[in-house]
Amino acid sequence: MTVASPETPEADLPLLPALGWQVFFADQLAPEEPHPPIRITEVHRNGLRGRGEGLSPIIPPTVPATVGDWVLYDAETPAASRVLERKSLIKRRAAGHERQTQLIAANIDTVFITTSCNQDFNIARLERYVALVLDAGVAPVIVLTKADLCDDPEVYVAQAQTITDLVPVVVLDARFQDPKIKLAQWCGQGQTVAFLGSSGVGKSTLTNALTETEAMLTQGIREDDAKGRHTTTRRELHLIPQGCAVIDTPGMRELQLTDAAYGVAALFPDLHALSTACKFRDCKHLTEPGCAVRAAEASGTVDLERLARWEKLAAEEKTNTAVLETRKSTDKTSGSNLKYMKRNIPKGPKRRR
Ligand SMILES: Nc1nc2c(ncn2[C@@H]2O[C@H](COP(=O)(O)OP(=O)(O)OP(=O)(O)O)[C@@H](O)[C@H]2O)c(=O)[nH]1
Ligand SMILES: [Mg+2]
Ligand SMILES: [Zn+2]
Repeated sequence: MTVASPETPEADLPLLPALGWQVFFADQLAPEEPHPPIRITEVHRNGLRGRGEGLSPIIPPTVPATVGDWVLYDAETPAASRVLERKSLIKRRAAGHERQTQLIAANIDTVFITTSCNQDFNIARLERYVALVLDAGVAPVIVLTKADLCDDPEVYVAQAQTITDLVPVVVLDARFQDPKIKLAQWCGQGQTVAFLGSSGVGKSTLTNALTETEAMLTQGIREDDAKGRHTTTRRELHLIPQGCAVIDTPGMRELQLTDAAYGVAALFPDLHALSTACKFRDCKHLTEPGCAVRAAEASGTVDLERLARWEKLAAEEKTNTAVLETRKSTDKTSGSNLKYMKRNIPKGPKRRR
C-alpha cells in the first residue's frame, strides 16, 4: 500500500515510512518479530484505532498507548499488543479534579502551538504550551491564524516573538493554500506534526488544508468572545500527500503542567539560573535572605510581568508534580499507564535521537 497523490506523484512512499516509521522503532523489533507494527491513529473511549501495512485494527483501550504510538499488533490477543518505546511524549495534568496524567500524543517531531490574532491570544498561555512542548523534547512552532480577519497581524507576531528566540512564529490564514506553503518546512516526508491550542483557533481547518480534504469537521466561533465550540472531540492522525503524519486534537480548556520542570527552565533559562543563585538551595523566593530572584526584582533588571508568569508556572508545575508523585506512591491501582510511563520516560531533555 502506498500513499498516492495525483498532485505529488514523486512523493509516493510506502505506507510505514509515510506514517513515520523510523530506524529508532525498527531497532526495537525481535529478529523474527511475529507482530506487525501499527501506528495509533485515533483514540476512542472504547478502543484505539491503528494503521499498518494492510491493517486498520481496533485494539482495547487497556493497551497503554496514545495517538502517534507505535504498537506491535497481536491479532490473536489484541490486548497483549506491545507499545514500542517512544521518541517523545506530550502529556499534561488531566483537567478536572482527577490527579492523573493525560497522554496527549507520542512520537511527534513538531508541535504547532496554535492561536488566533484575536481574543484567544494570550502570552501566559502560549508560554505554558511552549514549556510543555520543550519538556517533551519536541520542536515548538507558534502558529497565529486568522491573519485575514485582523487589521494588523504583525502586532501579534511581535508579541509572540518576545516569548523566546527558540520558537519560530508563523502567521497565516488557516484556510486555502497558506498552511501548505508556510508550514512546509516542518511537514517533510516521515515527519509527524501535531496541532495544539484552544477550541476555535483553527486546528482542524489547518489539518484540512494540509491533508487537502474535509476530513475534520470545523465550526464557527462565538462572536462575542472568539471562543470555539469544541468541535473536535478526539485526537486523530492523518496522512498528507507529502508523506507526513498530522495530528489534530480537541481544543484544550485548561493546560496544567506536570513533571515539566525541564521545559519551564528551558523557556526561562535566565530566571531559572537566577533561582539557583540564591543563598539557600531550597529558597522559596519569598522573604529569605540572599534571594537572587527578589534581588533582581528589586534592582529592576528583570521584566516584572515575565518574572511573575515564570513564578506562577514554576510553582504550579512543582505542585502538580508533587501531587502526581503522591498519587503514584499511594494509589496501588493507578493503572498500567503510569507504571508504563515510569518505565519508559527518560529524565531531562526527553527526546531520543
Ligand atoms: N477567516 C478565517 N477563518 C478561520 C481561520 N482559521 C479558522 N477559521 C474558522 O474558525 C472556525 C473554527 O475553526 P476550527 O478549525 O473548527 O477550530 P478548532 O481549533 O479545530 O476548534 P476545536 O475543534 O473546537 O478545538 C471555523 O469556522 C473556521 O473556518 C482563518 O485563518 N481565517
Ligand atoms: Mg477542531
Ligand atoms: Zn530565592
